[in-house]
Amino acid sequence: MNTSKTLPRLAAVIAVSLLALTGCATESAPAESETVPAGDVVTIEDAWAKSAEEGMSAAFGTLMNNGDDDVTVVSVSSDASTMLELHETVENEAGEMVMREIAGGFVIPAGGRLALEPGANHIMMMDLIAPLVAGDEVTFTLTFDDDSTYEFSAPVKDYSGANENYEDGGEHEGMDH
Ligand SMILES: [Cu+2]
Repeated sequence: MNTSKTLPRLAAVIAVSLLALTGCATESAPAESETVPAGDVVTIEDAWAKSAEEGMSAAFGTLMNNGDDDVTVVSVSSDASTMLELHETVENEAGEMVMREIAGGFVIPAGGRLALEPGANHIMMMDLIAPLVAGDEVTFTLTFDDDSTYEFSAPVKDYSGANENYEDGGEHEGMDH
């Protein structure tokens, strides 16, 4: 096989290809001011939901923001619960840890993360449609303040702990969290 003729031709082909690639990249590069939908830059790591027979349960994980701007989760929906809320856990005047709906949603800092964990911020399933059994998968959809969305699924795990009271009291008071 005579390589002395094919190699220069190959080099020429590569050079042309690189030129084409460079031109393409320049044309499609986004303008600096272009806003990327929050749903395109957010991911979650180690998501999981707590098993429960009925009533309320919660989901956790680490939300990551890979974008250059802070993003805000304003609501969440799921096929597992008719109603969901974004909860924070705070100490009340009596010194008890209680959970309540967070004002303004979950803010994930630019290039940073927000941990959702028992005893802290979490996704609250207020009214389960069916029992959550360990090994099940639950799908959640986060909605951001720019109306973009991010869907993820979380495995159900057994967990005991973080049984804060629900601040509104009433029928939910002392309910397993
Ligand atoms: Cu809660």
